Order: sequence, then C-alpha cells, then structure tokens
Amino acid sequence: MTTVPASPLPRFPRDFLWGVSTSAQQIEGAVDEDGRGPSAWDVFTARPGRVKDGSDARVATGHYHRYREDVALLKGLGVGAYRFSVAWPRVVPAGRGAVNGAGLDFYDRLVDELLAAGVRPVATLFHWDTPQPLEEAGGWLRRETAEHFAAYAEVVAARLGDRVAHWITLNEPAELTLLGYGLGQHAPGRELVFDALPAAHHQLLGHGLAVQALRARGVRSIGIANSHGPTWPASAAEADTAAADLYDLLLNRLFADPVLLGRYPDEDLAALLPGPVADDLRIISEPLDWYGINYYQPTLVGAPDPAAAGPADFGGISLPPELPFAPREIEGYPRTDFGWPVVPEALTELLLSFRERYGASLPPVMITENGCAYEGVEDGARIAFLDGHLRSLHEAMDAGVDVRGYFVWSLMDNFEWAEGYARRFGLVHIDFSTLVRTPKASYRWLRDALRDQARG
Ligand code: GBH
Repeated sequence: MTTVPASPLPRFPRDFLWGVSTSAQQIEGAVDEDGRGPSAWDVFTARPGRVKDGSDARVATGHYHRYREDVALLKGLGVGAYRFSVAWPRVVPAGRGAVNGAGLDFYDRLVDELLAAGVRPVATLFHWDTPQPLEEAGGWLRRETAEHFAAYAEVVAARLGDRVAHWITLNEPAELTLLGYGLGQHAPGRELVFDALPAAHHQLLGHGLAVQALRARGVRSIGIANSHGPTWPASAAEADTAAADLYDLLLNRLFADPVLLGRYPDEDLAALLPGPVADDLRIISEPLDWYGINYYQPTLVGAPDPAAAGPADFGGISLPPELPFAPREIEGYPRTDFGWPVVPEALTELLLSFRERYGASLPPVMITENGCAYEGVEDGARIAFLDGHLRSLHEAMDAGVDVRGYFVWSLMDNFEWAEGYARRFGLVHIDFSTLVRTPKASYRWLRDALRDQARG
C-alpha cells in the first residue's frame, strides 16, 4: 500500500473553498418517492446488460432518507462547501410543466441542514438525470429540452436562490454527449457517433439560457462543471498529432470555447450544428462568475490502428474501431482500480494551458471534481492521489492561475454509472447492503489537512 505523505500540504489562500461533490442519481435512491418522475438513467439501468454488475440506482446510498447523517459527515470533515445536484425529475417530473413541491422540499431541507452545519451549498442543476418523458421526445437532441431546462432552473432558483452559495448549470456535457448519445454506454444508450453533436449544442444552449434565468432571479455566483484533461499525442508523427488534436477538439475545446470565447473551435464542425448557431453562441457565452473543471487524467491519443478488429476497451469504455482517433494506454504511472493513470502534474499542465488559450476570457477557476477509485477503507493510495493533485494545483496557483476552490469526487462511495457499485470513489465507505457509512483513512487525512490549513 502507498504510504501516507509525510510533509504537510503547501498553504492555500485563507478564503480558498474546500469541498466534496456528489450527484443526485448516484446517491439519492428513493427514485419513485414523493412524486419523483423517472429519469433516463432509471430506464437505462432497467435494460439488461447496461450496467456491468447488473445493479441500478433505486436505493444507491439511501441519501434521500439519510441526508442528515451525510451532512454530519461533511461537518466532521470540516469542508467549507458541499456540491450536490438537484434531480430535475424530482422537481419537474415530466421535465416540463407541473412542479413537484415535495421534490423541492427535499432540497430545501438539505440546504437548511447544510447551513446549520456551517457548510455552503453548491448546487448543480443537471448531472445527467434527464426526465424520461423529455428523453422519449428526443432528449438533448431537441432544442426544446434547452428551454425546458432553463424553466426548471428558474423554479429551483426561486426556491433555493436565497441560500445556495454557488450554482452550476451542467455537469460534463462532453461525457453525456459522447457516452450517452455517441457510444451508447451511458443513458440514454444512443449510438449516434458524430450525429450526437446536436446534444452538445443543445446542452450548451441550455447552459446559457439557465445562466440568464438564474441571473433574472438575482442569483450571483454561477459556473459550469466541464470535464477537461490534457491530450497527449502518442508520437510526433503527423497521423498521431492530427488524431490527438481532433480528440482534444471534441472533448476539451468543443465545450470550453463556446462558453469562454463565444465561438466553436472549428467552423466545419459548427456548420453541422442545428439552429441559429451564431445567435445561440451569444447566449452560450454569457459571462460566468467562475469556471468549473472536473479533472481526472490526461489522455494519450494516436491514429487508429487499421489492424484493430473489434471495439477497444479503454478505461472501462468500449470504443468502436471506426473512430478517427484511438486512446492508448499511458505507461509509467500508477493506476487506480479503474485503470486510469495517476498523473498529478497533468493538472498543472491543464491549468497553464487554459490560461494560455483563454487568457483574460478565463474567469476564476474551481476544480469541481477530482478523485479516484480504490477499494478498501485503509485507502493510502487515495491519500497519495489527493496529496499529489493538491500540490500540483498549488503549483498552477503559484504560477498565477486564479483557482478559488477544490472539490473531491466524492464524499462517499456511490452508483458509478455503467460500472454500478464496483468502483468506489468515496472518502466514506458505504456498505451497500446495510447502507452503513464508514469514514476511510482518506477522510481523516483530509480532515486533518483542512484543520492544518485553517490554523494558518
Ligand atoms: C465524472 O465523470 C462524473 O461527473 C461523475 O459523475 C463520476 O462519478 C466521476 O467522474 C467518476 O467517474 O479511459 O483513462 O481516459 C468522469 C469523467 C472523463 C473520467 C474521461 C474518465 C476517461 C478515462 N471522465 N475519463 S481514460
């Protein structure tokens, strides 16, 4: 086992926001209680073979009924903030129209419990749980979904706007586009490959419309949580650098450029998108108060291998051989239980590349997710992961990148999407048969590190 780092972390600014993250579908359970409607993930998990361990999220961690216990864990950890997501199908069960007051009541209670514990609520409005009636009408492939999303955002802001400290519109539209609509590995299980691109544009439009709706309600601190990581070309050969550039375009720039620069990174690609794209870009690029980055790992990308016969398994994802790029295994770094390489220094690299590309258009940054999957409660490897990434983050800050907060994914083990319960990302262990919560060694390490930081 990896040993616990000996030297204390470098000092972060006094007002740096320390937090942990979760999402509704992954922790709440209670999927048909108190008027919640079905989500696309409820339907997806009911289809045989979609989730590796055959599980679903009907109970998950039981957080819906145990939220007080979970807030007590947050308080014990000493974090300043908690990032959770609001389940759209709990608040607006059909995705549009009638509001479910009982659904809003749950988040109302959660927010009050957090405030009483001295933890600032950070609310994500959408973390992949599209209401199933909207999905059946085409989901994010349809422009109307963006409008319904903004209407829902306004409903949530009307109820929680006075108490939620920071708002996040979307979580990782890149993943939902690629895995949900492109490759069919996540809900809604569509396999449209490049025809999935409208789902990216409509999510981005939904983001912009939601920013406008929140601002109209007087909400002040708004960001987005996009997933980003450096793309490394497999070699200096033209075929590999071109493949890596395309991968980077689709996974990084496609989602950051419209938000931060008000344009798509490539005109040919923009021409494939539906709607009045130029007008939409003005909405999509509403200035943000901060920009959220979910960082997990860099990706090594080369040209596809013409000899590859079938789909390649990559980091738990099966990739069709006809894609114009091929992710490769990164050698020479430790790996998490998920097989993802642990490359802390790539976080510095990522942040410096963001400053370089976006310059003055980049608002203050928050790391809205960073974490790893490991088994066990004596999780020294997770401690080493977090320690390394925090040092790397500090280095980027020393170099002048304005980072205001860092959130660990995740507070507790949870429903890890297509992996089911097999991948454990938590600082707190969950026994999924008894729902008993047990803080891991990493929980105690972070608690002590935060106490150290507070001592100043
Ligand atoms: C996040 O997405 C989600 O927001 C969260 O819900 C989820 O539970 C958490 O991360 C953990 O998965 O094949 O080595 O290149 C994950 C973002 C970006 C992580 C792509 C995996 C590919 C791994 N993902 N990355 S690799």
